[in-house]
Amino acid sequence: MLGTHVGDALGMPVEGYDYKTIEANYGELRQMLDARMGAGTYTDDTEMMIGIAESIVEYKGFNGKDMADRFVNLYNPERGYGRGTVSALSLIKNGIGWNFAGERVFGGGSFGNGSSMRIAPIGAFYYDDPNKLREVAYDSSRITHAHPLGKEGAALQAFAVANAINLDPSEELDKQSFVSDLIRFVADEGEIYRTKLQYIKELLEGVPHKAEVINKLGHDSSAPNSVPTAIYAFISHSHDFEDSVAYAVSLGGDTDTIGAMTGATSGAYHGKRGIPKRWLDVLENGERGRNYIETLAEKLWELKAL
Ligand code: F2R
Ligand code: MG
Ligand code: MG
Repeated sequence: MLGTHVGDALGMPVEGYDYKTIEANYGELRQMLDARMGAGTYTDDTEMMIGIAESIVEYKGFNGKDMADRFVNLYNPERGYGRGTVSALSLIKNGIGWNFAGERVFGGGSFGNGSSMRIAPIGAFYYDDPNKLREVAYDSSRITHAHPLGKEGAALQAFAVANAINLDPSEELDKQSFVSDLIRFVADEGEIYRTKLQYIKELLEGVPHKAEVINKLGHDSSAPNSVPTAIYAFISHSHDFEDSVAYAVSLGGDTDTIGAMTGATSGAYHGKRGIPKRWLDVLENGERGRNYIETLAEKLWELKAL
């Protein structure tokens, strides 16, 4: 969960930039720049993740109405939300049920990455039960992202986090096998994810140029064009949290979100000790800032151990 915050905050100032502009201005971005609400501040990615974690801790599992209400109550437009999510939250605020609002967005549901970017607590809480993880990932996605590709992106990202938790970072990661597990997990209707995961297997055989990675995997705010990209950023730089997140952001496009999803998986793999202190030190730390997120993560883990 801290990994989500770190990746989100590192990518936030350059969200929407192309990779050449980032390279020309910053080289590889490895420091938290001052933008929007300040250096180290998070965006919608982390704000919604907090809603998920709070709800699971409160109800010791999934409660759709409570989670949706928390999204509505936490919503701060200054954090920068996607338009589909804003519509769904507005419908919920106006009385539409938590499991109906998401279907009304984009006439059949959004496949944006908004339900994947916030999913880390579900990957962590259900890390030992892939069937339950998929069920809750789909249900949590439905609140705002009811399209099958939106739900599948959320489940895939949660499963990547779960698998990373299950691995020992002191042993070398079997990269191909990590991807094969993800390919087997993807549901029948998620063909695009299987295709992209297969591309990841091929990309891992060499040292591809960023342009090729972006061309094959994408870097925009749709789930199919960002969840696999974040998975690749983690696996190709699995030896080091900082390298994985810096690489994710260096690809440009939806940098806060690809950074957040890479940070979630890489953080699940390396743990807090893998996150550079200079990044943790600069994270916002107010009412629902860094310390609060860490406490929420501990509560989630304690609940799991009961
Ligand atoms: N919104 C932003 N960033 C811009 C904020 C800038 C800020 N104000 C500033 O000051 O700099 N980032 C956040 O939005 C992304 C997550 O989006 P989400 O929540 O998934 O939204 P949405 O609108 O549902 O989906 C995103 C786009 O995907 C396409 N799309 C989705 N479903 C579609 C469908 N069924 N048909 C056609 N297109 C579909 C659309 O283009 C959506 O706009 C994250 O980057 C987060 O950080
Ligand atoms: Mg964002
Ligand atoms: Mg984004």
